[in-house]
Amino acid sequence: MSYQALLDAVIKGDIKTAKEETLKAVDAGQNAQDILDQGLIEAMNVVGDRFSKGAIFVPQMLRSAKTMQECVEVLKPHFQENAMTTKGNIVLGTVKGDLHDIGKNQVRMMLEGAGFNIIDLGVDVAPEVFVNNIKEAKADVLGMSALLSTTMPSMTHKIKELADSGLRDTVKVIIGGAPVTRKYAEDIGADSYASDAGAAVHETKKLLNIT
Ligand code: B1M
Repeated sequence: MSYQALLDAVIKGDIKTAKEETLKAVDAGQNAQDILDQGLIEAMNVVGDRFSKGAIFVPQMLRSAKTMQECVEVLKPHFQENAMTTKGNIVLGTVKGDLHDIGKNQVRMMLEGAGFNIIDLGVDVAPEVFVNNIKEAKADVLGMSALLSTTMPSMTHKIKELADSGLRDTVKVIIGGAPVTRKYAEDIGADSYASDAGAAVHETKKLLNIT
């Protein structure tokens, strides 16, 4: 079955049509995981790429992410319990002392759209809270956001805290936020950096060797 109409609706952010197309696919006997992977996630991959290239802007990206989330709600009852496969667990948060979360929330939505399970710790997250959640969730990736040049250095402390807790080899670290650069990420020993939410998906997949 072609999911083109569903893809188009998610890309356009047309919630009504996207939900109808999702239901149509379910009624046609399509597997919920296939609808998720080949319809919804595929559409969000297109959206992420367009956003990264500057072909679409924040409102369109958020609208598509919301459309995807609404369709996931339609699909949920059609998954066997806990059968929705995740591409990986990601602990995400804005670092201590920093209350900016608009960009971090975009990153969360795009990663969710790409099929990752996100443990979003919110803003002003202390190093030990990150570490405890990484342990509890057996996280594959830690994502940190910082918008202030004064809070950026706290990312270094978190990476050190991970090393002290023996977790550095078990979790990949990706960082972002307006003042953060790839050079800074390299300097503090993070595994990756992303300049926007679309790039965050791309970089996270690279970290986990997901094609
Ligand atoms: Co603040 N603020 N702010 N602010 N604020 C900035 C960041 C600032 C640049 C404004 C300025 O002076 N021109 C400046 C920082 C200067 C600096 O340190 N370099 C600043 C300041 C100084 C402050 C206060 C100190 C102001 C004061 O009280 N004197 C204060 C600090 C509060 C605190 O955090 N402790 C403060 C407060 C606030 C508000 C609460 C009013 C509000 C935040 C509301 C909220 O987030 N819920 C706010 C806002 C809105 C901004 C601006 C205007 C917009 C930020 C934003 O949301 N951008 C900002 C100025 C600006 O950027 N033009 C500013 C849109 C968002 C989509 O982009 O967050 O960069 P961004 O996210 C991008 C990428 O960076 C990337 O993806 C997103 C795009 O897809 N990305 C990641 C982000 N996180 C990522 C993580 C990743 C990967 C990519 O991997 C995990």
